[in-house]
Amino acid sequence: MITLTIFPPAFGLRNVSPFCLKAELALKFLGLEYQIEILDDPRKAPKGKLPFLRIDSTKTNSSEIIADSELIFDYLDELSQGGLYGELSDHAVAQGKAWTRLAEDHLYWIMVASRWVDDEWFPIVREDFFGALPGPLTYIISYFARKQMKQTYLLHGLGKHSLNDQKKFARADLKSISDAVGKDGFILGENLSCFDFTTASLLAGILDQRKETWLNNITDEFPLLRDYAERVQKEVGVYAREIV
Ligand SMILES: N[C@@H](CCC(=O)N[C@@H](CS)C(=O)NCC(=O)O)C(=O)O
Repeated sequence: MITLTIFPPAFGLRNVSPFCLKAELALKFLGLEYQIEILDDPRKAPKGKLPFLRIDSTKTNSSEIIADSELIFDYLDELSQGGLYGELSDHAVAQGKAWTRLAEDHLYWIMVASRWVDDEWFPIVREDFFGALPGPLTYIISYFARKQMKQTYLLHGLGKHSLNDQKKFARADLKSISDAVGKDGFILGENLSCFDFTTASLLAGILDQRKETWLNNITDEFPLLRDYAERVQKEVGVYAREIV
């Protein structure tokens, strides 16, 4: 049995992390049987981050753990004999990797900052991530977690820029994705590929979170992005938000 471990719902999203949603999209796309497990403290994850995949084999009575969404993709591709990358040329995979880096190592961090660094938005992070802690611990633990996040954002380099420049970078990333997918395409062209799971997951998290951040105003400048995120989620049948 395959178990995907993700965060509990937050910010109005049933799957709050773009990395977790990306892995879930891949599992569903491949038609694999899997179950979801919730972990609210990523420090308990094998690499201190979510998602991770656990594969339990009753035959050999053993478990294998794959932590990191890209390693999960590699594992699932092998398991499905090329179900994720098999149809793609080396050139297409190269392009997909470049989009992945833009989404996960750049735009993702701007999204994180728009939630964690912004004074007006942070109370939602505190409530949804730390609200279950007893009494003052909600405030104490969230204060230190936020401090660490701000430090990470600074070390990344993006946090050293003015908010105006961060917005410029975000706009450039979002425009690039919008120009690439166009009116009815996908990140690598006409067809859906596993690389759409990365870009669309990030966009869905921004577009469907319960209260808008400053990043939503910029994302709304590119209306094709919402259509694109919907197209990918609909095609696979997995959504960031709760579908009733
Ligand atoms: N490279 C990892 C990144 C995963 C990641 O950053 N997950 C975030 C949630 S979106 C996390 O677990 N953060 C917790 C932390 O850093 O303490 C992947 O692709 O899975």
